[in-house]
Amino acid sequence: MNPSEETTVLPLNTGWRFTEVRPPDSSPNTALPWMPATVPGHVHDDLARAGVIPDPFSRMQERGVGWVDETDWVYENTFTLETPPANAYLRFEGLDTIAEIELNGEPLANTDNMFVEHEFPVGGRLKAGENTLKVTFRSALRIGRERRAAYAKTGEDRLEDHRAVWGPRSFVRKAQYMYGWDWGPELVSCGIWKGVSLVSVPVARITDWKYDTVFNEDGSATVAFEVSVERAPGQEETPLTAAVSFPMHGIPRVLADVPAGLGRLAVPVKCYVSDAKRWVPNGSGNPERYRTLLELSTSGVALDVRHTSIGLRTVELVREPDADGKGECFKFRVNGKDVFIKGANWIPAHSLPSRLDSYDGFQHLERVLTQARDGGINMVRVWGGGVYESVYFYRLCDSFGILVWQDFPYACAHYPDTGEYAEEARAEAMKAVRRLRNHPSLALWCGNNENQWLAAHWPKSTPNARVLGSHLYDEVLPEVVKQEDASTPYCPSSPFGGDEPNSQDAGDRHDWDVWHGGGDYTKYLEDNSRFVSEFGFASSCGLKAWDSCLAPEDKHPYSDAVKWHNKTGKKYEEYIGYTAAHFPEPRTLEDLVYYTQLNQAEALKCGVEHWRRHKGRCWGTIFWQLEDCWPVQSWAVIDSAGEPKAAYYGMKRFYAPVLISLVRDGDVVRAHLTNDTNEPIRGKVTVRVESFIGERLEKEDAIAYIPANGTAEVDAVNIVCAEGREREVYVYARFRPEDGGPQIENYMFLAEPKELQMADPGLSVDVSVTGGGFVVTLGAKRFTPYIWLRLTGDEPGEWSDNHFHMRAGKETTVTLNAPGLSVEDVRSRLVVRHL
Ligand code: BMA
Repeated sequence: MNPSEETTVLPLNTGWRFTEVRPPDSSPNTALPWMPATVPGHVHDDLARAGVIPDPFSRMQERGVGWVDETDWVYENTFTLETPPANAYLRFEGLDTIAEIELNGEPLANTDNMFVEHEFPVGGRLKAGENTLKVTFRSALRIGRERRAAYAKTGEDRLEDHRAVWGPRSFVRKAQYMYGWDWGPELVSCGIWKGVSLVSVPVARITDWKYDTVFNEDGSATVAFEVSVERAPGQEETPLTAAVSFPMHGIPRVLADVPAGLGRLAVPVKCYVSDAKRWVPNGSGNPERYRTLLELSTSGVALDVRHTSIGLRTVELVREPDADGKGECFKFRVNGKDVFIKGANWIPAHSLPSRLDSYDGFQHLERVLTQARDGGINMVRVWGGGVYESVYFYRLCDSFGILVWQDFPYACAHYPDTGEYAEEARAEAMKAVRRLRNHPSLALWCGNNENQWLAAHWPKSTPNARVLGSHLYDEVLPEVVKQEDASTPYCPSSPFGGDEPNSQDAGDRHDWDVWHGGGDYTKYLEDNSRFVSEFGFASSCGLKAWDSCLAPEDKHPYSDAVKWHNKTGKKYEEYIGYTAAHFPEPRTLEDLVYYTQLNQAEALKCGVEHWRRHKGRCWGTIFWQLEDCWPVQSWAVIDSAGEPKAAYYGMKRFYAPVLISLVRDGDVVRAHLTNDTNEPIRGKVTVRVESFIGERLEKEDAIAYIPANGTAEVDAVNIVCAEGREREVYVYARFRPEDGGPQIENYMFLAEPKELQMADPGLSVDVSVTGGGFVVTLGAKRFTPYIWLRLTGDEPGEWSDNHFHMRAGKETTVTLNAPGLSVEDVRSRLVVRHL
């Protein structure tokens, strides 16, 4: 191989420095020097490292760093080239956001969109020796305000200024959550948030590719690839060959000639896979993938190579009218099978998204998505206030079988949608769709988050008949999806369906009657949605996350700093009141963590079990939200320190493939079995009323049979026996499958947890060592509710289960993974709490 003909990528991420752009009349006494910068990075991190600002997450420091967002910042780097390449491109994988780029003192380009990669031809502009690259970021807040003012003058779409729904953020293509959200800080920030490199293309390169799968009757599949090739100027006639192979699968390599010419050259390459193994969602088997190699060569010399993998599957969004014509279903069908979606909403996993473009960032993503998979999640919704995530995110979803519902990044606002705004939206969507379309996990493109719903219910700020943004959601975005990724479904918004965007009868729904609407979580039982793509209940982050942002004097449930890290939009007293309706009022920070998290766990359990009982009418729940972007009290089930909250362990139970759930109906408690597996289940169901000290008041047994992918009521118990004793009893349900599989249990109290009259549980605790970690063995003499296991100190440890109940006379074991700790450490640091 002749190396000079190969496409090469020279990373330019090191050696950057930065400083502010000083307004002309500012004092020289406070001018900042040039300081070292990190790429990928954001200015807040660079300033904190340099000691100019404190950690903005700490205490209430967020408030003090607002000036950073009103300032322009300049980044600079020099790099040395021995021989400048003739055909080369400067590639910025991500610039956040409004940037002016100069190369060797001459303007190169301006950028205005954080979500996409930018590439600029620089052949002829590079020098042998030192080259200087400069990027100046203009304040996105200020420019957004200026654009809004200019837009308002155009008349037609005049809206009153409103920070939340028609503010500067609507005018800059930048992650909307960075402007502050009801779970995130306001750090608008700027920076070179992804990698920078110099790409040299002497002959030709692969720019992108796609594939379509057709399954044949004999179990094989025909996979039609289209590889896009771009030739360097002067290479129009050079003979080029594109090839596709599956190196791990012994499938013959297929070659195709690349047509002559310039521009984007599409090369069809058709492959045949005998005995095609399907990619399936988590919970339905193994998400099979085929390692795939794309090669571009000339006369046997490789010019460009892509290592990737594909998955063979079909995915549909089924929206059919009901037989009575009154409603319309909303369900995902994967490989021809209707899948009940057990999902979570995904927000960017850090307030400064460049943090995720680092080794630590990838590790964090992997940890959280592994937790999601292990918790039974089969879909994440990448919510429209965030970003199109990194390739690593989607690869993890591919390999874990986690379907991805991808919102286009527009959220909770009106958006200008004509002229340049529409052109930018189209160009952005084109790049985004091309980047993500090949991931087997990708199941849906969605126009935005809540914008149609907002327009329908915010008449004050929408005097116009037209939904500002609708041109994007109804025309621009679906056109791009149709052209670039026709096999992936599209829907215009979430929620969307019927005459009312947030209808219970058609389409998906965001149930915020609970929490935002002021309702307690038991209101979920009245919700008859077809698909619930948002609902949730907020709680405190864990103690480790609190340690990362509080001073010792802040560690109280009512301190200003603790309240600051609650953006939920509820009055603090109201938020605490939601918990206090069911659990005791928190008096310490530990109480706040314990009670609010238990309350959240009960809330999600209540909703999900209800909707899973109604499987067939309802086809999915995507709770709000999986994780956090900073230490905060929020709807997340995993906090910013990566610690699972009580609701995470609850999720492992309420998202299990087979669920037994209880619902009260007057004097009767009914048990339902929901089966999401591909096989029928049969076994024995027991429902009992028991007292905390272990007396059996009532018992009903039944034999249950539930077909594959079905649900039904299977048993019921009368609770009149508990009259007057509601505070000292509970209802217990168990399913023992006939095939000897693990038994499944559930519990219901007949009084609020705070009212329960507990006897001393007589709990015994023993810690021992196993191969990979520790085993904690618990024995309960009497019923013990809500057992919380934790370790004091920095290392939280990973628990196989937590926040569970134990029945009288039972023993249970929990495994703990806590690398670096001895059994003595674990014994001395273990704290066991129960209600
Ligand atoms: C919905 C989401 C988010 C928000 C969440 C919690 O409105 O789309 O905008 O963070 O609820 O309020």
